[in-house]
Amino acid sequence: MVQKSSQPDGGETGSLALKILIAGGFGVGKTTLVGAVSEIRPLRTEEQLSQVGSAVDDTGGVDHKTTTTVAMDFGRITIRSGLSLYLFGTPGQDRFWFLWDDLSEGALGAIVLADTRRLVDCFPAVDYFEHRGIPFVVAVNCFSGARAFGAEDVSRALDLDGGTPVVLCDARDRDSGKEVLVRLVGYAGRMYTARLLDSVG
Ligand SMILES: Nc1nc2c(ncn2[C@@H]2O[C@H](COP(=O)(O)OP(=O)(O)OP(=O)(O)O)[C@@H](O)[C@H]2O)c(=O)[nH]1
Ligand SMILES: [Mg+2]
Repeated sequence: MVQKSSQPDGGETGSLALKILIAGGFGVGKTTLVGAVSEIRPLRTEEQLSQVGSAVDDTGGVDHKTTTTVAMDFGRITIRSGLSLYLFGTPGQDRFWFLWDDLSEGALGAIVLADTRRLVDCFPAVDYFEHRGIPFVVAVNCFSGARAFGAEDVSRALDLDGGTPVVLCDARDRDSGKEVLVRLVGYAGRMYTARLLDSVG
């Protein structure tokens, strides 16, 4: 989960790199978010949505989308001196679920992106992280034209555990994305500290 980067002489720079997943249903803006916040050119694995795939992929409600992530997105952001986040965007289509276990290995936490027009699409991601005890925040990507719901409404609709943060964001905006990431790191830090205290207390 945490890496300390080393210098060639074996000394440590003291910088940390944390692994974060960007998850959620199909077409909710995962690739967009990783691209918006990454300070390196993001790695993308986009393929055209094909006629053949239309038989198995649920593209309802995302009419203008022509490509989809078939493996992962990857990016990096430094959120403060000495603390970087490695961002792994998951594929949204059900047929790529088998990749999630590998992608989530060693992750500090996850952002579950949600679109209130298709809220049900993020249930599997919420379930996945809840069952594995991986801390996550739900980030509502405020698409224009979507009816505005408050964080409270979304939290209730998803039946989230009391403390799970819900934040509103714009996946296309760097500052907005960064704010969600900072919120996740703080939340995950508190969760792990509480678990540690529980285990020794
Ligand atoms: N209006 C608006 N469009 C957005 C926003 N976020 C993403 N989009 C658009 O929505 C589409 C979906 O974005 P992607 O980032 O590819 O979604 P994804 O979750 O990675 O999709 P999959 O990998 O196929 O599951 C793209 O055409 C984006 O330009 C947003 O906040 N507002
Ligand atoms: Mg994608």
